This record gives sequence, structure tokens and C-alpha cells, in this order.
Amino acid sequence: MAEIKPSLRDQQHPLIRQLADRLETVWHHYLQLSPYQLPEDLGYVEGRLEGEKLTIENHCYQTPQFRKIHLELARLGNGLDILHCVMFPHPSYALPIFGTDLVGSRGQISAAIADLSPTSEDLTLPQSYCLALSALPKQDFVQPRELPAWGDIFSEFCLFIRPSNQEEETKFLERVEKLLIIHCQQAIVAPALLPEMQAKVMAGQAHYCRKQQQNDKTRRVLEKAFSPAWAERYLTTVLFDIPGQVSQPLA
Ligand code: BLA
Repeated sequence: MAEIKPSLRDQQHPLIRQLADRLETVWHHYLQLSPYQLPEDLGYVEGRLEGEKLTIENHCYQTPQFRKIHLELARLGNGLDILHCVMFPHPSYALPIFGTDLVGSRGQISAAIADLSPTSEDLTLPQSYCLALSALPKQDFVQPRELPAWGDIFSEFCLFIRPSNQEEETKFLERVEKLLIIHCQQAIVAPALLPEMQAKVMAGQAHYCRKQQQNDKTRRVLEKAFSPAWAERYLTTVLFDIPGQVSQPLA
């Protein structure tokens, strides 16, 4: 009999499970999803970090507007829970990049971030996005967090906090859902670009990826659980791949 593996999200922090479920519900509602093939050995991976098991579960899709929609759930032993999600637009659409990351340890989410990040040359969001995002009610959180230096890719609407209680967790969840709905609504009516404009879109995405690859906190977890070479390959082929660039061979 085939074994049905329980999804990692059932064991993770409730906010991670709730956000994973909401993201997928919105995608199914607004977009036409088809599967996206990740490098063969990297869909479900297990490693060890200081004797603790690191489990990574990837869900990956594509749609006419998005070349890659990636949702990753990861758990390190019983201590660290991670949700990572990025939606990379298809090169025919001048759309920003939706990204969200939740990092929690021992029942407390320490980092909750969500943004629609500009990828245009002047690093501003399309006007229709600015209008829609400015119309959202202003929200304050008790513990805002400071972005690291590489975080200059994020927009003025970026939300980066440590939720201080369950109410704030719910407020974060609802905010991210609103960002995602705005993004899907904008994406499905976006005009396709002429082929000669597509290189610009990809250059914007490459810049975003190079910055995200500088997140030492992500790299460190992966290096310690696997190896520096494995972390480099995972960062550049699964998390923040730059299409057209030759990826690192696995050492
Ligand atoms: C922070 N990311 C972190 C932290 C860890 C990870 C351990 C530190 C938590 C803290 O400071 O409280 C680890 N994140 C991971 C790992 C994966 C992951 C191992 O996704 C995947 C396997 N990161 C993203 C995306 C964004 C992002 C899409 O992957 C934003 C859209 C942001 N993560 C992000 C930022 C920080 C962070 C800005 C804080 C970095 C810092 O304070 O230096």
C-alpha cells in the first residue's frame, strides 16, 4: 500500500500552516496553476544540522503570468520552522515579485516578512500597485524589525515584524492575503510586453535574486545542515535561481 506522507505544515507553527493554506487557496482561486519541475533531487530533502534533522518540502507551480511560484516549508528538529514563498513573474510581464518568509522557533515567530518588490530599473512599483497598496488601511505592529543592508530590494510597503501575540499573527496573515489578492488581480489583467522588453524584466529579477542570495541567515542554516556547496546550489537553483545563468555543480 502506498504510504501517504503527512504534510510538514501539519506539524509546524499554526501561523505557518495557516499562511501556506491561504496562499494556496488564493492561487487556486485566481490563477491557472500547472506543475513546475524542480531539480529532481530537491523536491523533498532531509539533512542534519548539529544532530537535528532538517526537512524541506517544496511545492512549485507555474501559470501564464508566473514562470515560477515556489512555496517551501522547512523544519529543523523541533526548534525552527520556516515558510518561504516567492512568485517570479514570466518575462513577458513587468510585474513586481511577491515574497514572504516566516521564521519561528519554539512556538514564537521571530521574523514575519511580506512584500511586493519592484523589479523595474528605477526600482519603483507600477502605479496601479501603488494606488491599490496605498488604499489598504494603515496597520501598526508592536515590534517592527529593521531590514538588513541587502534588503534595499524591498518596497516602501514591505512589512517586516515580529508578531507579539496571536492577534498580531492574524493581522499579519490577513495583510499578506490582501497583498497577494491585489497581486493576482493586477497580474491577470497585465498587458504582455514586446519580446525586446523581456530582457529588462529578467535583469530586474536577477538583481532581486543576487540580493536575496546575500541573506547569511538562510545560507548558514543550509550550510550547517548540508554543506557550503549544497547551500550554494540550493540558493542558486531552487530558492533564487537566475534563469540563463549556469548553476553550480554539486561538489
Ligand atoms: C531571516 N531567514 C531569516 C532567518 C532565518 C532564515 C533563520 C533569521 C530569523 C530572524 O532573524 O528572526 C532562514 N529562510 C531561512 C531558510 C529558508 C528561508 C533556511 O526562506 C529556506 C530554506 N527570505 C526569503 C524571502 C524573503 C526573506 C522570500 O526567503 C522576503 C521576501 C527575507 N528572511 C528575510 C529577511 C530576514 C530573514 C529580510 C531577516 C534577515 C536579517 O535580519 O538579517
